[in-house]
Amino acid sequence: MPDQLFEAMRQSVIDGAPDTATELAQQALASGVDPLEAVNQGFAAGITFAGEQFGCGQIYLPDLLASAEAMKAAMSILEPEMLKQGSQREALGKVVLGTAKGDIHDIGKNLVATILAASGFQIFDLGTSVTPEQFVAKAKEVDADIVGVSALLTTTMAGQKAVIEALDRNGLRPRVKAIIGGAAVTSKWAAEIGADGYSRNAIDALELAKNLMGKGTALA
Ligand code: B12
Repeated sequence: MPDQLFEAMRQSVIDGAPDTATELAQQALASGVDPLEAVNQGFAAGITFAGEQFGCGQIYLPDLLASAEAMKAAMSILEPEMLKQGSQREALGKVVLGTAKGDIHDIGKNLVATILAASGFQIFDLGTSVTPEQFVAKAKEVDADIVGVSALLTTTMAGQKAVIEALDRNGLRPRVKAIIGGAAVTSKWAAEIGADGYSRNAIDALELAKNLMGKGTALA
């Protein structure tokens, strides 16, 4: 049964059908499916497929936009459920998150925010197209432990480097850790710009953030 449900979720995003995506998300919660699994195995699989289709010219930007809308509709049902779990957990640390300047992609960044918040991190989400100065100002204001910068475009990855340089210039590192992610980001790029960590998905982002706070499950 969950397999069929996950397949329907994936298809609802590919079809760009927000109403169906909403109904399937509600159905998942009503039947006790873990919301994180619904995202990972269902809806996110759909947006990844749509992205591949877009990348090879099989679908056009309006189709991709419709898929993104369906994904967002599902997330608006699932997110509150995931966040409920976070309010009952021990405080793990403060994380300032945002997408690099010039970049409006936020689905992955929002997923990272939700999963970290659901696990007990306090999240300060600056949204999309965030300048290095805005990251620095927020990190100072809230006394952040971690700053996370998402970038989905090869052209906006330079913004991740600019944020790290701004954190250094303002004397915030090494106390404040800088982590990066996004489809185009690689471990090589993370090493090149001196990031304290990088992850390919939200689950690994959680493990990474916990490790940086000295609260991970990985053996030292
Ligand atoms: C959905 C989407 C859109 C939506 C965005 C909606 C939104 N609100 O986010 C819309 C339709 C608006 C869009 C617009 C554009 N897009 Co677009 N888009 C995508 C797509 C299909 C999926 C991205 C996504 O949401 N993935 C699902 C999430 C769950 O995955 P994720 O983002 O990778 O995030 C995970 C990890 O990377 C990681 N992570 C992410 N951030 C962070 C941060 C930290 C700190 C950490 C630790 C981890 C982490 O964890 C996340 C969760 O698991 C990708 C293709 C792809 N395969 O990535 C193209 C893609 C990124 N887009 C692309 C392009 C070209 C564009 C446009 C320029 C198109 C245009 N001609 O206008 C514009 C960009 C405008 C701008 N200035 O930003 C290209 C980029 C090419 C490149 N290498 O530069 C891609 C790769 C498509 C392609 N194959 O060509 N896009």
